[in-house]
This record gives sequence, C-alpha cells and structure tokens, in this order.
Amino acid sequence: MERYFLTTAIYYINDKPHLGSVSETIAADFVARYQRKLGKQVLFSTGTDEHSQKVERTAQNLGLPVAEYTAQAAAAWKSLFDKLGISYSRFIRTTDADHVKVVQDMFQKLYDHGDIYKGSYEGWYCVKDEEFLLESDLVGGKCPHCGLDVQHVSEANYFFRLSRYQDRLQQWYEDHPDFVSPEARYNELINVIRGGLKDISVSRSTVKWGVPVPFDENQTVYVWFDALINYATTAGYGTERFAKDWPADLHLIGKDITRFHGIIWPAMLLALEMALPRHIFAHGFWNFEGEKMSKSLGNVVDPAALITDLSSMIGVDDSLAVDVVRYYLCRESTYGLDADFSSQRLLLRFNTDLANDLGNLLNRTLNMFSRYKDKLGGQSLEPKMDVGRVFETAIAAIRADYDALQFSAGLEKSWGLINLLNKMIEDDKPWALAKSNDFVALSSHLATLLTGLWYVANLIEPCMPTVASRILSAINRPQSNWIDLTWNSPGPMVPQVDSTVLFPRIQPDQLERFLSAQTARKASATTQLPSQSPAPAPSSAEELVTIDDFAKIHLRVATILEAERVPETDKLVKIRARVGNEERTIVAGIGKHYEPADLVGRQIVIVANLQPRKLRGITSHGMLLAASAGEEMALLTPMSGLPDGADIH
Ligand code: ME8
Repeated sequence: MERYFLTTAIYYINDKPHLGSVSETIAADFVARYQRKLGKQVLFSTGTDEHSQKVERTAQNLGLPVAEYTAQAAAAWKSLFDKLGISYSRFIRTTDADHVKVVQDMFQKLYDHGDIYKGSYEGWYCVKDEEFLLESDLVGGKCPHCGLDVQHVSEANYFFRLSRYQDRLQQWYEDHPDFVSPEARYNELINVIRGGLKDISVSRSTVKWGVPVPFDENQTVYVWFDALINYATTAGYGTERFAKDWPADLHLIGKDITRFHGIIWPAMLLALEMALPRHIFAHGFWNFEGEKMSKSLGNVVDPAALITDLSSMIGVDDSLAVDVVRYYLCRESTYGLDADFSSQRLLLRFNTDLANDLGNLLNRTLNMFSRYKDKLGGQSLEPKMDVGRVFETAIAAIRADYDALQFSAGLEKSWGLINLLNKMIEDDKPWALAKSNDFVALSSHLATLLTGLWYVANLIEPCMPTVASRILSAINRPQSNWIDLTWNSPGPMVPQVDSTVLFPRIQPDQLERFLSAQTARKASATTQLPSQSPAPAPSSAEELVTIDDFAKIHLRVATILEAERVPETDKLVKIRARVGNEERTIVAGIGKHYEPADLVGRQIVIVANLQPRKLRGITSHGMLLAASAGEEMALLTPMSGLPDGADIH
C-alpha cells in the first residue's frame, strides 16, 4: 500500500489554542483523510513543542513542577484535537523519551562530522518566537515578528555550520521549483539563500528545560533545533520503519515559520545525509473580523467556546458543531492566503450551504423515499447515467484541487453536485411522477438521489467526518474510498428515516443569542460603520412609484409553521405562518415548485396588508413573495434569520 507522511508544526505548549493555530491541524486532517480516501496508508503527526525557558517560567508562576505542567497542558491540546476529530497517527511531545534520544543522536552525529562547533553568541533573542536576532533584524528595538521586547544574550554555545550548505540548498531550490508553495514563499526563501547564509547558534547555556547536549552537560539544545527533529522521531528514526516513512510528503506550516522549515531544516537534513521533504506548504493567517488575532487585542477565537456556542445556541450536537467549524475554515479561505473570521459569515455558510443545500437534500430524499417506497413495488433502482458522468468528471477536478491544497475550490465543486441533485428534484417533480403513476421514472429519480448522496458523503468526509457518517448511516450505505465509488444500483434501500435533520435551520432568537455571545467574547469590540453606497438608477423605463406609494405596502418576515397541499390542486399550498405575535393562514400557488414538508421552518417574505381573499374556500391573509423566470420559481427569504414579523423597508 502506498504511504503518505504529513506533519503539522508542533504548538508551543504554553500558548492557548486558538482558531488560527488549530486551523492548521484541521487542514492537515483534511489532507490525511483525503489521502486515505485515495487508498494510501497515512502517517499524520501533530503535537506540542515543550522545551524552553518560557515554559519553565510559566510552570514556576503556576507553582507546578515543569514536567507536571507540560503534561497537563499537552493533555489539554490533545483532548482539543480529539474533540475536533483530528485523525493523527501520533501526538508527539518533544519531552517524549524517544524524541529526546533522536535529538541527542543527531546532535552528536553533526558534532562528530564537524557540522556543529563551539563558539560564542553575542546578540539578541526573542523569547516569544524563540529566535536569535541580529541588530539589523530589530524594528524599533523590538522583535520584527511579534513586536515584543528582546533580550540581549552573550553566551558560549554551539553553532551549526549552516553556511556550508548554502550552495547545495540553492541548487536544491533551483532543481525543485515545487519544494515550497505558495510560489511567493518559494521566492522569498530562495532569495534569502542567494543572499548568503550564516552559521546559527543551536544550544543554550542559560536554559535548563531542554534536551541536554550529549557531550556538554552545561548546555541544552536550542528549542527550534529540537522541535524540527520531531518529524524524524515520528517517522521512527533509528528503527526499521523509518526507511518506509521517510521523507515527509508534506510539512504543513504557517507563513511565520518558513525560514526554519525551508532553510534550517533542509540544511540539517543535508548535513545528516537524509532525504529532504517532498513538499512544504506555508498557509496564511486567520485574522478576526479584520484584525490580527492577538491576546493583547483580546480577540483570539477559542475553538472550544465557539463549538459550545454553536451547539448550545443553534441546536446541533458538539460533533456536528465541530464539522460546521471545520467546513467554515476550509470553505471560507483560499488556502495559502490570509483569511478573516466572521461570526456572520459562519452563520451564513451554516444556513445556506449546510442547512439549506445539504441538509435539505438529505431530508427531501429520505422523505420522498419513505413516502413513495411502497408504490415502487418491484422497480429496480437504476441511477441516471448522465448524472453519474457529471459526478465522475467532478471528482477528477476535486482531486486536482485537493492535491494543490485548494480546499475551498474542491468543496465548492462538491456543492455543485449537491445543488445538481437539488435542481434535479425541482426539474423531475417526483410528486408529479408519483401522481401520474410513472414509477419507472420515480425509481430512477430516487436511485440517483441515493447514489448521489452516497458519493457526496464520501467526497465531503475529509472536511466533515461526522456529517459524512451520519448521511451514510441515514441512507444505509458504506464508507468508501474514492477509487471504489461506482455509480450503479444502490440495491434494495432501507434508509433510516428517523435519523434525519442534520442541521436544523437557525431560528431568529438562536441567531441573536449566538451573535451576542460571540460579541461578548470579543474583548475589544470595534464598531464599523456600514459603507454608504449611491442609490442605484432604475434599470428600465418602468413606471416609477413614489416612496409614499411603496410605504403603503407592508412587507414582513414570517416563519412557516405548517404547510399542506390544498386537496385536489397541484398548485395550491395552505401555509400556517407566524408573523410577529400573530399566526395567519396564507394560500400560495407554489405547489409545483415546493414540497410542503420542505417549507416548514423556513422564513419567507409576505405582503402583510393585502386584503384577505378566498381561494378554494380558504381565506388567505396575505401573499408570499416569490421570483419567477419562465418555469423556474424561488421563494424570497431573508439572507440570515430575523425575528418573524420584522419589517422590510
Ligand atoms: O511556531 N492563523 O509554534 P506556534 C493561522 N513551536 N495559523 C496560525 C495562526 C493564525 N492566526 N497563529 C499561529 C511554533 N498559527 C513552533 C513550531 S514546528 C517544528 C515548531 C500557526 O504555536 C503557525 O503559523 O507559534 C504555526 O504553523 C502553528 O500555528 C504553530 O505555531
């Protein structure tokens, strides 16, 4: 079986996880699951970076022995990753005994080969970023990366002969234009190499909480040197397995640590005569509603709190809330570039992509199946081949996106398939097929939906593992890798209709509670004024009405509580809707386009002050608004949930 080895950066143990940092592990989990779907055996590592003076100090401040503090903090990171559904093969801690041994072996080997030598360092050090800095690196006397104060350091320590590998590294970059991506990062790094590399300090005499230098008891290994080696430990350096798993196929890291991974690490590997990683991908940063996420601004998004807010206020369980967050992070960013977290956008994605498009497709399919299954008798379930061809072509394109780590583009294409199925329901009108006793067409329609959903669930599994497995259990079909997906008869189907309703639609009061909880969590609220845009000119020479004319019409938001067909009509649906404090009945001519059951819970826009009128003996109090073009019709609905009764201006 083909193997695939990928890694995330390992997290500073004394930082609290935030949405930005865990987004890296979620993206890596996406890749790991995707590679498994291609039939590969995946080795996937993540973990914690535990040595350094700042860790020792944090433990002291907490009054804990440092080993106890790191054990607790590592357990918290690990349990968060478990909650997020991260399918790591190893959660590595740099305090693990096998890792300490690998670090010491490598340090010794480099020393024996003359790649490490004793010298003395005089200069600056940033404790936050654990980085040695030149005077010329400083910006206003502070660290150029985090902006914090730097320490002046003067100590005897060991140096790694980075300068010795400059030419070979440059050659490597020139021969491997895909070594680092995005391209901008590759260019940045090759320019640094061309500019010349200096030897770097790789041990500390003043830090006690570190891996001891094997041949000098007064020194510990520099934390970055120790941390980078975690990738070799995970692959089983020094054991038989190593030959199979080395080198890494992918190091996934953030844009702030490219020099360590793209220059120092490959030079260490060249010195150790070990193969270089196949690919390094440096992603961008998540900001918070336009600002950099930072503790001092009080705007870091706590992933655990976000999941709690989503599950308790929107009414989904924790593992579904996790998938909502995973989907949002992967869909809402162009991977490699910076992205901006927004609670509003998260809810919009929830309502449109998850509740409306995907949730609705599953519910409609299962409802139809339970309604019509008795009528299908002995009909064989043959999915439509033309739809199957569209799916097969899309999978090839989605693979190309995921191979390039373009998660959003691949998900967008998967949603193209979901909406193809939704549109097929509108076009085929299965309720009309049932009415006209066309059971051959009806069974093919249902088989296409079930097979399509089987594909969809397996396609979105890398992003949303819980959603995928719930869909699969609802339609009673197995997990499958992508190679074994075949567009053929789903066989006798026994969907488990009870386990439906993946994502209940967000009700207005839930929406408000979620948004206000998010706002309350943001310590430094910034107020942004909506931008003023000029009034658009009328698009044609239609008869103009004055604002006073328009003000006579009261448009309001209503929520549909019940919907049923008016007996003996194709077109009319009787709706019970809540408009503010009152409930009213509205009869609407939408029966050819919507299944009444699908309307319940939806928000619509109604003309509230229309004179009542009788249709088929039922008095209709108001009219709902829909747009139509030819045969197509779509109900108008607010883009995000609102209290019903809300006025429309
Ligand atoms: O740098 N958005 O650890 P770390 C996206 N221990 N990614 C972010 C982010 C944000 N807002 N903030 C942080 C270290 N990250 C070292 C790594 S590896 C041998 C040693 C990413 O906890 C960051 O870019 O500061 C990095 O890839 C990862 O989180 C860990 O950062």
